[in-house]
Amino acid sequence: MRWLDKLKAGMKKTAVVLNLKSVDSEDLEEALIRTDMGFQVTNEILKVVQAKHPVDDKEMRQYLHEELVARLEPVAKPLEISNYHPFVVLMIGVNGAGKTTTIAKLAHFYKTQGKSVACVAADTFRAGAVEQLQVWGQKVGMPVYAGKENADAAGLVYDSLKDAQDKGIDILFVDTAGRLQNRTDLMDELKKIIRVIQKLDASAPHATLLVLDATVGQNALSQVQIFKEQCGVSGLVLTKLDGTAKGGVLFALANQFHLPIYAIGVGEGVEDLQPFSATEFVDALLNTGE
Ligand SMILES: Nc1nc2c(ncn2[C@@H]2O[C@H](COP(=O)(O)OP(=O)(O)OP(=O)(O)O)[C@@H](O)[C@H]2O)c(=O)[nH]1
Ligand SMILES: [Mg+2]
Repeated sequence: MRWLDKLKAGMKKTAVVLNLKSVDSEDLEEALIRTDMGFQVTNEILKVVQAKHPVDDKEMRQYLHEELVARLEPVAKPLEISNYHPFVVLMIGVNGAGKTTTIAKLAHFYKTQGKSVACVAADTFRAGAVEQLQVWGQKVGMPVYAGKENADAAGLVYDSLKDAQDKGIDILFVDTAGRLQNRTDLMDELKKIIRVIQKLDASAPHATLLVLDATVGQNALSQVQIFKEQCGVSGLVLTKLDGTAKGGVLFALANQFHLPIYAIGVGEGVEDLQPFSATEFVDALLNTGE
């Protein structure tokens, strides 16, 4: 299946919600709220669409499309890999958000661009986490730095980064354990990881990617807020946009945080990640476009 078809198929649940048949603003309001955009964003969008006085359904969809794209365009930025060796990408997020899978997808993507990649299995908490990453590593051809079970994650990151520096690797991904945003002890561990990275390279991590499961809807907002405060976030990856009716949360995120959305995930395979495009996303959402 082509990427856009996959996104469309995945976004059907949200698109069904937005399957508008009339210019009735109450219908539109309800439909937008059900995608989990939140009240504030919904009302702002409604105001803009209404101010243009659409005469029929077609016009309303057109104005809606324009407004939705305008809201996402400023955050649709690809992850720029600049010339550090390695460029360190720290992956963070709550449990099960899709960090490890996203690393495999990103590694696959950058390998096809001729970059050398490696990854640190700094999730030393969850049984099976290291092995999961090793399986991905074999699949995409990415060396994986791993320590002993329950080893100190920060220590492993330090040793791995040093080795990656010596080898001149282009991109080093650091896969961290999932942690809920209210666990201050685990947040402290994350800060420690960042500190040891900075001992070796004061400019690193060069990207801190917060991975968000789009199916959680509005809860994503508090995840961004706290991870941002605690360890800084340079951009977002939204996963599981296949099979959620809550795709509207991207608009709430864009509105509140203005953080780049680097990529979105629409499946479990290595090809199921694409740079985020505002137009494609809105096309999928409204089931329009080619
Ligand atoms: N459908 C779908 N599933 C996804 C996507 N991304 C990840 N998953 C699945 O979500 C589950 C959790 O993914 P992981 O990559 O292990 O998540 P994680 O954040 O590393 O999890 P922890 O390490 O336990 O915190 C796996 O079953 C993945 O296959 C996506 O874009 N779409
Ligand atoms: Mg993981």
